[in-house]
Amino acid sequence: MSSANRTVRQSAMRGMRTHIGIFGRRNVGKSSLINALTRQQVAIVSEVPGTTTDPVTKPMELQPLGPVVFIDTAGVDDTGVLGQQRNQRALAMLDRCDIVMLVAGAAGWEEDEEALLRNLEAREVPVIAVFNQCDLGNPDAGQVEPLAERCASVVETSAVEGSGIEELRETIVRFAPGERAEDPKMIRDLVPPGELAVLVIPIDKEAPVGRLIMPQVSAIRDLLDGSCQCLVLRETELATGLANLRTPPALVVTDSQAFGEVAKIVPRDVPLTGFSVLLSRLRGDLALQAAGALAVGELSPGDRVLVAESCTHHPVEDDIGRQKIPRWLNQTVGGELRYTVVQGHDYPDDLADYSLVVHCGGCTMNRREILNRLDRGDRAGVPVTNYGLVIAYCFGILERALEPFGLDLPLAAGKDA
Ligand SMILES: Nc1nc2c(ncn2[C@@H]2O[C@H](COP(=O)(O)OP(=O)(O)OP(=O)(O)O)[C@@H](O)[C@H]2O)c(=O)[nH]1
Ligand SMILES: [Mg+2]
Repeated sequence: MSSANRTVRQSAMRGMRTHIGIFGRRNVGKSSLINALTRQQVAIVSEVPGTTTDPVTKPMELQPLGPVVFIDTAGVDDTGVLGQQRNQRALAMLDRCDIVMLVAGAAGWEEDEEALLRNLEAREVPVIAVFNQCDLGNPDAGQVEPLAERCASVVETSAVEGSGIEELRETIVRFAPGERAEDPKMIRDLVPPGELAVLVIPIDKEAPVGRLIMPQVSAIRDLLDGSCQCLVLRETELATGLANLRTPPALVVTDSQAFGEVAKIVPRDVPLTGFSVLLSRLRGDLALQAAGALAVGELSPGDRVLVAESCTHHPVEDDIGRQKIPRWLNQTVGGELRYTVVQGHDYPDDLADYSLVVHCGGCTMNRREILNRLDRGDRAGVPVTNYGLVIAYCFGILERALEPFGLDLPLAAGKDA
């Protein structure tokens, strides 16, 4: 592997991959197309309708796009109790997709395809309409022309004969939104080249054994890309570490759980923020989620709070989402709130019962899925925030943690000190 390839691979955590979904009815050749595009037997193909049941994901490099994940799904016209569960699983995958191939088979474009397209249009996801099984007959021009207006592109393929596959691959590359191409900055725009950032990383029970987590690694890498210096230490070494410096750092970033302690150690004139705040800016919507944290000031005991965690770690003692945040929120609100915790890709469709959604930083999710979740809250009129921002609010340092970003928020209206 070349060193350039290795670099791409190393930086290709799942959240940074472009997610390419394939949807359509049963037996239209979705799995055959995924196999043809990846040139591998990723998914089982058969003439039995309903062959693909659970979604199948295949990470790979799609040059020049870079790291992608192909997502093969069950047919959306599956029937019966199990069939409907499969449909739901397939449709839940839409939340993650940056671009979608919507496949029609020899039967042409009918009601199911139309319903899927309307769903995707509402999401503003680029759609490639694919007429597969073209060896059995070409689609009607009357169907293709209006779709060419509504979709990013229309491609005719035969997965069996291999025709149109190269065109489909090129079309994906052309229309996939370029999150990577935009070169998102996690931290380096906050630290001038040559200057120092201090990263505070507690090694507690929640820290995985022997490694750092994605936001920590990404911040280090981003600082290196920005020609910045970086000092990484635990909160227990922070006071000595700062005292040993000849000039103060340009920025201190802490794990949000240590916000309270760290804010006391870092002089007030040194900018301080949290990894979750950086993640909110990188993957979510910092202004929206900061406003969501301020909404804690409106909560009353008894209100319902949804805590959503993207990774499926086994809860540890004094777990952040299950114990610490509820404890700090209850203290701030002055009474017991009612909590529901969801994990992984489970996320309720209807948020109307909640007064607040507190999401984790979302380091295992892609930006599209996080933004979909934020939108769902916004549409239901429910404030949405994240772990770090809500912790900063509870410790009275939200305003300080947001200072480096120059947001225009009515901070003085909150309880923030
Ligand atoms: N003639 C022809 N047959 C195809 C083509 N693509 C797929 N098939 C056949 O259609 C049948 C279904 O293909 P799959 O790839 O399993 O279809 P699918 O959409 O994944 O089906 P489900 O997983 O059941 O939803 C198989 O017998 C394939 O060999 C094509 O382009 N032309
Ligand atoms: Mg299949």
